[in-house]
Amino acid sequence: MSKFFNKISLMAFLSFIMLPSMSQAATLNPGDLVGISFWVISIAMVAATVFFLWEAMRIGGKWSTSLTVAALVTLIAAVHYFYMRDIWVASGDSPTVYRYVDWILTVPLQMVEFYLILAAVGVVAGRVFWHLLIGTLIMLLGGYFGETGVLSPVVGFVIGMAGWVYILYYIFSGEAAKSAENAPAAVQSAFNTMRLIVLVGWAIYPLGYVLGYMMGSVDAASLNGIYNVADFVNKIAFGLMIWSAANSQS
Ligand SMILES: *C/C=C(C)/C=C/C=C(C)/C=C/C1=C(C)CCCC1(C)C
Repeated sequence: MSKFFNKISLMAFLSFIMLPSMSQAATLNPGDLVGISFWVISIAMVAATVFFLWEAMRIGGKWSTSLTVAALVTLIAAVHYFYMRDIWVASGDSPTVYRYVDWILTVPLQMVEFYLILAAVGVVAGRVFWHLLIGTLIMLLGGYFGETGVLSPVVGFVIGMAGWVYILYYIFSGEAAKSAENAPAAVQSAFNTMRLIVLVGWAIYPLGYVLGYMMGSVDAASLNGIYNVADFVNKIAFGLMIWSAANSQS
């Protein structure tokens, strides 16, 4: 019975967050590929949210927290994508502030995931999360100040890269990596794929930044198209890695 009510309230809640998408003012132009990518990804984020929440309830146990956090990431992104899509379609401007508000919420949640999957099997210290959080903040603040003109794009880029390199160091050879060595096989394999996403999937973002801001004039279409593809991979595929570890462990 309570599962039934869970599902009803989940559906009601998701309909509620979809409301902004129903008050669309601007009309999508069929030739606007970046606009279409905003559209597709906003809906994919909603679908992923339903899936992760549903699976969190089905699988349960110690994995339900990690799956719920994966759902929060796609939920927060879905809401931001509704607004970003509107700004893009109506004005062709980069929705930079919304994008970074989304990232400042979702990237730390993804860092929590590294911590949670290790904590679920009892092999990690709390400071692992704080190190990853600080790396994230440096990365995102550098990028934001570079994109909004507070710093020159190059200086913002260098600061952002330093934060990312620190995260990579920490998960590939720092304390997070050492903690993972003591985890069971399924957790280790999830951890390994997740850090590969942080290396390869995340590399798409600095690429978008360079093409958007450092090739002469600002190219909003490349920037947003590339960031959109990156968000799709890094939020949905990242969650699916946790889901597959959860499935094979339970
Ligand atoms: C869900 C959103 C995610 C996973 C966002 C990740 C964002 C990045 C990895 C951004 C990285 C950047 C650099 C490494 C250099 C400076 C510019 C940034 C902020 C785009």
